[in-house]
Order: sequence, then C-alpha cells, then structure tokens
Amino acid sequence: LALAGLAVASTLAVAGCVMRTPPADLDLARSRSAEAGRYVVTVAPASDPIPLGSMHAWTVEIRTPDGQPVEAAKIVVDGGMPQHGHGLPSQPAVTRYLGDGLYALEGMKFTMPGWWVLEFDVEGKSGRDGVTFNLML
Ligand SMILES: [Cu+2]
Repeated sequence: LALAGLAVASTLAVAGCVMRTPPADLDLARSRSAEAGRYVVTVAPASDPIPLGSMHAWTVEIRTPDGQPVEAAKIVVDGGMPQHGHGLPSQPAVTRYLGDGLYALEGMKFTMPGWWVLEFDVEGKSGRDGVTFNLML
C-alpha cells in the first residue's frame, strides 16, 4: 500500500510539472495590435535578455494603426505568471513621455524563469484599448 501511495504521489508530481509547460503556440511578439485595433503597441526591455531579479526599465511605444505616434496616452500596466497564479512582484508604472509615441516604463522586475504576461490598458485620443504580451524568461 505504501508503495502504491508513492507511485500515485510521483505521478501527481509529474502531472504538475507537465501542466506548467507553457502553451507551445505562445505568441512572443513584442509588437501587437490592441484587442479593438485602436493602437499598435510595441514594448522593449532596456536590456535584452530580460534580467531576472533586478529592477529595470522598458519603453512602450503607442501608435495608431496607420503609424502615427500617440501622445498623452494613459497607460496602466499589470501582469503576472498565468500558471503560478501570482502577479508582478513590483508595481511598474509609465513615468514619462519620451516623444514620438514612446513612453518610459519603470520598475519592471521578474523574479523567476517561465511564462509571464504583461497587460497594458491604454487610453488615448482614439479611446481605450488593451493588449497582452507573452514573455518567456
Ligand atoms: Cu511564478
């Protein structure tokens, strides 16, 4: 009976690991059209590969679908690890407009390897729209 229990426990452990494998078709594009098509959002980490465990900055570029830079957008960032059930370990925020549709996103931090999502809520001259990016660290 003890052996059977052990076998069940190890099967569950293996199943748990398999479930944490990220989807094979994960779209890792750094430039995406927002859900309602109002904006094209492009993200770029200040250093690539993305550092683990240290605070760093990104830039976020907001453009209209026809390529015009979007100024004075209100951008809110959220995210986390879908398979771990936790959010971002820091509270990143867009701190300033850099010109030409570019915004500084500061306070980014990732604490472990795996699949992360970054969700942006953008409010600009064309209305409100959202976009989600997948990251593999
Ligand atoms: Cu995690």
